[in-house]
Order: sequence, then C-alpha cells, then structure tokens
Amino acid sequence: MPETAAGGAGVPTHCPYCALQCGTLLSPAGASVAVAPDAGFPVNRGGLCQKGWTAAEVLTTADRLRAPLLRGADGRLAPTGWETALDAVAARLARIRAAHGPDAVAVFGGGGLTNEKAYLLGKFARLALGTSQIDYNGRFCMSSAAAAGTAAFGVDRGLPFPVTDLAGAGAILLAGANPAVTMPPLMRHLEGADLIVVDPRRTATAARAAVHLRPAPGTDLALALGLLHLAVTEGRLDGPYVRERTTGFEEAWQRALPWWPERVERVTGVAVAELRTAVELLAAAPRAYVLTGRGAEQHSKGSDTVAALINFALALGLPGRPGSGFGTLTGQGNGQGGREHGQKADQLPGYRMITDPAARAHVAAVWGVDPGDLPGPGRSAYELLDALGTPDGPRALLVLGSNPVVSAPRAARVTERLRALELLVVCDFVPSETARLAHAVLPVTQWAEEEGTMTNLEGRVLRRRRALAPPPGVRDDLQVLHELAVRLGQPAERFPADPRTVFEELRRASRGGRADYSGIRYERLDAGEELHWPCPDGAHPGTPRLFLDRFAHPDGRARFAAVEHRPSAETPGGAYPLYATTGRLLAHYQSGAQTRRVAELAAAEPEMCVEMHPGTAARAGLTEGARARVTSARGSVHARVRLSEGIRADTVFLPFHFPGDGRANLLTGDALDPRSRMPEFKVCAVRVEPCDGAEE
Ligand SMILES: Nc1nc2c(c(=O)[nH]1)N[C@H]1C(S)=C(S)[C@@H](COP(=O)(O)OP(=O)(O)OC[C@H]3O[C@@H](n4cnc5c(=O)[nH]c(N)nc54)[C@H](O)[C@@H]3O)O[C@H]1N2
Ligand SMILES: Nc1nc2c(c(=O)[nH]1)N[C@H]1C(S)=C(S)[C@@H](COP(=O)(O)OP(=O)(O)OC[C@H]3O[C@@H](n4cnc5c(=O)[nH]c(N)nc54)[C@H](O)[C@@H]3O)O[C@H]1N2
Ligand code: SF4
Ligand SMILES: [Mo]
Repeated sequence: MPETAAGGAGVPTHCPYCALQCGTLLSPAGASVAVAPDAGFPVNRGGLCQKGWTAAEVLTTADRLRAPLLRGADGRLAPTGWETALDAVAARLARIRAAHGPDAVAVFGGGGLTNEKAYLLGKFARLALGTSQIDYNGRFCMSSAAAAGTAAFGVDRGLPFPVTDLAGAGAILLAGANPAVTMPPLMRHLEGADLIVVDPRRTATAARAAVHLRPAPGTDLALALGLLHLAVTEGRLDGPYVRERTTGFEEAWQRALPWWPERVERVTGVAVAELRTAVELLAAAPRAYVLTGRGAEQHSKGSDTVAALINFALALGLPGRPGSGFGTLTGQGNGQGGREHGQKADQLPGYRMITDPAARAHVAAVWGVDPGDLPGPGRSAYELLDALGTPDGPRALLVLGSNPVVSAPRAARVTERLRALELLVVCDFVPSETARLAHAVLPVTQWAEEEGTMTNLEGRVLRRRRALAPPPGVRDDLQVLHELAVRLGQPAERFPADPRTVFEELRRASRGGRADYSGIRYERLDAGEELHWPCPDGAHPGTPRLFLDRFAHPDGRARFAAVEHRPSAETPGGAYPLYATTGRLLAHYQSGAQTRRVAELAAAEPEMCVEMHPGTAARAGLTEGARARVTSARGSVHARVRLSEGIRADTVFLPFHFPGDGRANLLTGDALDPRSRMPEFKVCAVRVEPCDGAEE
C-alpha cells in the first residue's frame, strides 16, 4: 500500500466530488473508511477541501438506501426485494415502450458517473430501450464550453494541459470561475500568477486577484469583445501566430471593432482603465492563460461568450503555446469523461456524433447491431425534462446520478413534469428530492465501494478503487443496468456488470474517435502510468498537452468565431429591478444531496442565503441575518440575508444547494443557448423584500 503524507497506508483512489479528482488514500475506520490526501498525486499535492476530508461520512449516513423501494397502492414508497423491484421496473418500461414506442421511455444521466457507467447507460438507452431520449446533467454544466471549444480547436478537452503547468504562468484570466471555493487545492497552482478575475462579486478568488473586473451578469460577451478590441488597438495582436495557426481573424475582428472601451464600460460597468490593465497584464506575461468557469458559460449566449474569450486568447497567441493556453474548468467528478462516452443526446462513445454515418457504423459494429438500429439524436436535458408527461413526451424516466428537482432550471415546472410521469425510476444511494418523487428507487453503491475509472478536468484517466464492501442490499449501477437489460430481452453478455469488462469494450468503441481511450488499460493505470487521452495504442504515452503542433481541425488551425453581444433573455426592470445570479458555496456540493448529510458541512452552511450589497439591502428594509423573500417571474425563494460590500449593488447571489422553498432554481427561467442548449442559470430578474415569519 502506498504511503500517505502522514506516513500511513491506504487504498489510492479519488474524491467523490468535483472534477479536480483530488487523490486520496482510504484506510479502514470502524464500519467505514478514513480519508487522507494522497501527497503523491500532482493535482492536489496533499491538499483537500472540507468536502473531500469529510466524504466518508456519506457512506454511513443514517438514511442511506439499503433496499429497493416501490410505490404501493397507498401512494407510499415501501421496501421490497431486488427481484420484485427489477421485475416490476422492467415490466413497466416494456409495457410503456410497447404501447407508445421507444421514445416514450427516457434516461437522464450524470457527470459524476464513472466512465464505465456513462458508457453502459448510453448503450442501455440506445439498445435495451431503443430510445433517442437520453441526456444528462452535464448539459447544465459543460455544454457551452464544449460547443465553443470543439468549434475553435476541433476537440473539447476542458484543460488541454496539466494543471501543474499553470504554476509557470505570469498572468491568468479567470472568467466566471471561483476556484478558491469550487476547487480549493487548484489555488496552489495559481499562486505565482497575477490573477485577473471576472465576477460580479468579490469572491474568495477575486480577493486574491491583481485585478477584479466586476461586470453586470450576462455581459461577459461584450467584455470579451472589448478585450479583443484592446488587444488589437494596443498593438498586442500576435500576428505571426494568427497567420500561421488560425483562420477567421478578420471576421471576428469586424465584430470586435465597434466595441471600443468606453462602450464596453457602458454595457458591462467595468472601467476602461481596468480593461486596459487586464489586457496589459496578459499580453506582457511571457506565459499566460485564459480560463473559464460557469459564470461565463451558463447563459443563453454561453457558447458565444466562450468563443469570444477564445478569440481573445488566440489574438494573444496563447492556445497551443508551451506554458500558455486556453481552458475551461470542468465541474463534476467525471464531467470530462461523462461527456465522451455517449450519455449525451447527440453523441456516441469516443465523443462521436450520433448523426455521423461512420460513427454509427463503428459503434454499431462494436455493439454487434445494425447501424440502422441505433436511434438518432434526442432532446437536450431541459427540453427532455420539460417534455415529460406531455402528449408527445416521454412517459417513463430512469435517472442515474442527478437530482433535477433541485438542480434543473425552472424547478417548479420540472418538478410538475416529473410528477406527471407514469413511471419515474431513480438509482441513488440517498433519498434525494428526486428519488422521493419516484415510483421505484434502486439503492446503489458509492465511490469507495466500487471500481471504475474517472477522467478529470485535465483529461487524465484515473482509477476509482474499492476500499470497503458495500452494505447488504445495495447493488452497483452496472449490475442494475445489466439486470434490467436482460429483463428487456437483451443478451446478458451485451451488458457486462464488471467494470473492467465494460472498460475493455469502451476502449474499442472509442478507438479512432475524438476521445480515444483505446491504449488505456486498468493494468497501465494500476502500474502508475499517468495517461491523458487521446491514447490510441498500448505503447502510446498519452497526451498531457494538446495542440502544441496543430489543432484538431483537418487543416491543423484554430478557428476564430464571428460572434456578437446580445442581452440576456431577461434583464432587470419594473417589478423585478435586480439581477439574480446563482452558484456555489464551499461547504456544499451541487444539489446538496450528499453534503447536506455531512454534519460538519451542514453546520457550516445550514440554510439558504442570499448575498447582497448593504445599500441594496437597506433600500429593501433588510439587514444582515434577516429573512428575505426573493421573487422572479417564476416564483419565490426564502433566504437569509448575507451582506457583502464586494457584490455589485444591482446584483444578488444565491447558492443552488438547498431544497424545498430554498431552491434557487424556483427563480431561474427556461431560456437556452441555441447551440449548446445550456440554460441561463446565471441571470434572471428579481425583487428582494422582507419575509414575515408567518410565511415560513
Ligand atoms: N464547493 C463546491 N465546489 C464545486 C461544486 C459545488 O457544487 N460546490 N460543483 C462542481 C461543479 S459541477 C462545477 S460546474 C464547478 C463550478 O465552478 P465555478 O464555475 O467556479 O462555480 P460557480 O459558483 O457556479 O460560478 C463561478 C462564479 O461565477 C460568477 N458569476 C455569476 N454570474 C456571472 C456572470 O454573468 N459573469 C461572470 N463573469 N461571472 C458570473 C459567480 O458569482 C461565481 O462566483 O464547481 C465544482 N466544484
Ligand atoms: N441555479 C443553478 N442551478 C445549477 C447550477 C448553477 O450554477 N446554478 N449548476 C448546474 C451544474 S454545473 C450542475 S453539474 C448540476 C448538478 O446538479 P445535479 O445533477 O443535481 O447533481 P448532484 O447534486 O451531484 O446530484 C447527483 C445525484 O446522484 C447521486 N449520485 C452520485 N453519484 C452517483 C452514482 O455513481 N450513481 C448513482 N446512481 N447516483 C449517484 C447523488 O446522491 C445525487 O442525488 O446543477 C446545475 N444546476
Ligand atoms: S477540491 Fe474537489 S476533488 Fe478536491 S477534495 Fe474538494 S471536492 Fe474533492
Ligand atoms: Mo457542473
């Protein structure tokens, strides 16, 4: 067993939460395990955040699901045996499919699932159910950056370089990312650089910045056009790089030309002098990076915003230059791998497009079916949820690895649609808010109880290892898919339940695709090899750095994009005078299904809060700690006021980690990015008022 920093031993694996996938060592501790950081893993170098340290607590949480649940005639969920539950679920899926066609059954996956689970889930949907209706929560997370990255570079890998490269940078622009809260151990790689943080709030990350640009929510596209404008007019364009390594500069420049700095200041609220400083710091640094997070991406123009930031980075000659670059901080534990193996509506494994005849032929051959048997593209995540239980929409839904009652936009509508289903099946290890609505709940294993692989934000493929026997009564997600597939008439060997066997098939399915895993094997990972995809054969060392010689388009060049600024779907005015934006707190993860069950984390952030400027609060008659009602055109949220001098006076911020009437998504709307279908989580118009006790 490897040594921990403290000299102990343990099973090497990775944190169950975010895409940093910090290395951890698990050692036995009573009925559970103790977590220690793995000092030998370069990404976290011995660091963990509070969530990582306390992750083991969820393994033994008091309300852990330990038996399948079926909703009975009395309307209550009651425990039952596995055979009964699987038979009932399969029979009802088959009945709905037979009566209404395969698209009447749908699947919703997650970016936290291992590569093996994501792969088998996509195969299960396309073959066992025969449905086109599968998408996943990564649509809410990475889709805008993925769309823009693919268009610009020919391939979407969040960071096309290892995080350790960031340590050599002189300047780093962080557009809408708050890693001091969302990936704390990443900050150690950013210590040497001047940070330029773009965020409407003075976050913990902004507090460490050389320059903090504070645009109004939803105006990053104008800001990025202004940065490109300044880069050119200040003589900072890297002409030789643009000529040799890119195409489309002229068209992009024509769009940026009218975005002179004073106009950008009027639209964004960011002072001209600060814009100039930002460009100067990035252009003057011998090594520099532009990185994006959800703040710039979760908009109805998120993919154009990322494209505009890529344009700026290309103008400075950063992408594909050693020690410099452009990247996106992927969010969920397997946010990267989760978008490569076919759980997305428009994709097949290997990051192939489902509409591409050659891709269909390749995957169909690996699956032993006719390409004509594979369905076409389905609805995107929000469109799928919005269609549930409607006359043309799915009547049954299987959820693995998401809690959309809390995390989907326009949550009241989505909850109503989930309630309208004939059959909702949720695989989870805790009774999430979504599981509580289900007709059948199937209890599954957790990270420390299972084997598999994850792909972190750098495209590095990692082994998740079992350190603990699962409690009696729970099964692995792969086993559940296997059992259901067999009951739906599939040959057993087509749906292996063993992760290694699934990975072997995934390798073949990915061969020749954009995300090629064919040279990666458990044996190589277990021997300590550091493998980043693409890794096209068994002797290939993997690709930690992409684009050094060429971009992934056929001509080897990166593409500038001609993009225009446009307003958000909803802007403040009238009855809703403030911007509301949403995001994360340090102590909680996502919908909170896991972290709200950890005592220390729940104590750190026990309830919903709204961050607002003291002046804005005073005008609304609110003080620190007061209970407030935040209302948008969709609904109201109750939250405790948290004052901050560092947030724009026209903006309030709400975390989305809380359930019930604390759900930030009761406020958000259904506007989608036309290209990525990303919801506009980061902008809606609200009013904030005191909430009298009677309402609570
Ligand atoms: N503690 C914690 N860590 C996490 C997670 C978690 O739930 N909790 N989730 C993981 C996942 S899945 C993800 S996707 C990542 C997300 O990681 P981040 O992208 O860092 O997180 P967010 O808080 O969603 O958004 C970042 C910042 O965007 C700002 N912002 C809001 N609107 C705008 C805008 O219009 N423009 C700009 N420029 N900024 C804006 C917010 O104020 C916020 O500080 O975190 C991962 N890590
Ligand atoms: N307003 C607002 N809304 C947002 C965002 C925002 O910034 N603002 N961010 C969006 C983003 S970036 C994301 S990623 C989404 C995330 O939101 P969700 O998709 O809801 O993510 P989680 O809360 O992680 O939900 C995962 C669920 O699956 C379970 N689970 C975890 N691992 C497994 C597994 O291996 N198998 C199975 N079967 N179950 C598992 C967990 O217990 C939990 O119930 O939220 C989005 N929603
Ligand atoms: S930063 Fe992310 S991966 Fe690391 S310990 Fe925290 S939640 Fe886990
Ligand atoms: Mo995410």
